[in-house]
Amino acid sequence: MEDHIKLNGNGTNCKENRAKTELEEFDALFPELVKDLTNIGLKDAEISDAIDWFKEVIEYNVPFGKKNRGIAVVTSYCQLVTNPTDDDIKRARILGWCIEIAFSLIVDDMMDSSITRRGKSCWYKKQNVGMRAINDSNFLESALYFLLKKYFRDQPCYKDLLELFHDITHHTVIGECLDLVTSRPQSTVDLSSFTLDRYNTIVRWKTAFYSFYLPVAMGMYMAGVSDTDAHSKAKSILLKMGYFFQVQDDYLDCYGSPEVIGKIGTDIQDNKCSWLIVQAMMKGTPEQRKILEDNYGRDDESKIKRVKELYRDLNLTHVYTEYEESSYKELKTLIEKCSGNLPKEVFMAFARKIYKRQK
Ligand code: DMA
Ligand code: MG
Ligand code: MG
Ligand code: MG
Repeated sequence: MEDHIKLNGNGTNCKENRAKTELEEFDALFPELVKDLTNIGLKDAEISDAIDWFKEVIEYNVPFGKKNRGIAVVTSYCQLVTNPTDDDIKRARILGWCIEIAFSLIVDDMMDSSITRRGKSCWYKKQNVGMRAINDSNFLESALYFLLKKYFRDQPCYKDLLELFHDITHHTVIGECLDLVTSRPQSTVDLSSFTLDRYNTIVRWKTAFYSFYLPVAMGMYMAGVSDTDAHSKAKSILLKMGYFFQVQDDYLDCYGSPEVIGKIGTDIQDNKCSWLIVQAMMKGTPEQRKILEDNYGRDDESKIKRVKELYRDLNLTHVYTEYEESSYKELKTLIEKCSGNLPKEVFMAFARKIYKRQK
């Protein structure tokens, strides 16, 4: 394994001050992938209406994210190999785009009754889309396997990548299911199921595997690092990072500005087992918990406001800021302890992108 796990020279191959350039290079590849996915319509005229539709689906839904996950594939890969060729780097970028396709988001927005994402109307909310968005999400999922096959089927890592995508999709689907059954409306509101244990499980499964372990694991497999010990060590660090990322997501759902985060929060009215409600249930008095039970999980502006007032009374912004500090320290300790033969920078580069983020 030693052979694979080397920084590229002095570790400069994908260093931070080239990040902007990497983003530009990454973005520049997108039109080529859209072409790959839509060429079939040129060859086969009878399906061209469907392909025209899917072109819109890809162009509306895929290229507007922060691209932290996609870029993380490239930076992780570059830190693990010596002198990658241009073709190798291009393949790493394509793999990054496979993650950016994030087909789960389309149905997540439907199930969460969300209104906006990435500063635009959610896809299902658009005129002429509605329930068709379910098939569009399926299309995007199939698109990632199409790209994977086209660019990786001759590579030794193809089987690992394929299995990884299948496994992580399975994890995400389980996590989304737990998220949804925990938030389902009951005839009487019962917030006692919103425990920290339940929260931890939901978040690990729905977010941390896909958004954090997946990109780095992809880079590792591409670099030929496939031993289970290296993967389980990387996983322990990345799941912690992914957990924190979802805590932030929950915090920003309530406190972020929609213009900055690109989406309007819905967790309170959706009755979500969010980090904020779990903290409020742990810190609140029996009277405060009763107020939450009377107001949480209702699509009613005055009730949402009452929940937010209670969050303020409990000083949850401060609780969050302290948590962010302590979590970052713990993460650094974990990186020191669990990086093994992997360069610490693989993890630190990712961590720096998310801590203190506003969007
Ligand atoms: C995100 O949970 C998880 C998945 C698998 C999409 P979320 O609903 O809080 O995400 P968002 O806030 O982006 O809708
Ligand atoms: Mg959502
Ligand atoms: Mg959701
Ligand atoms: Mg959210």
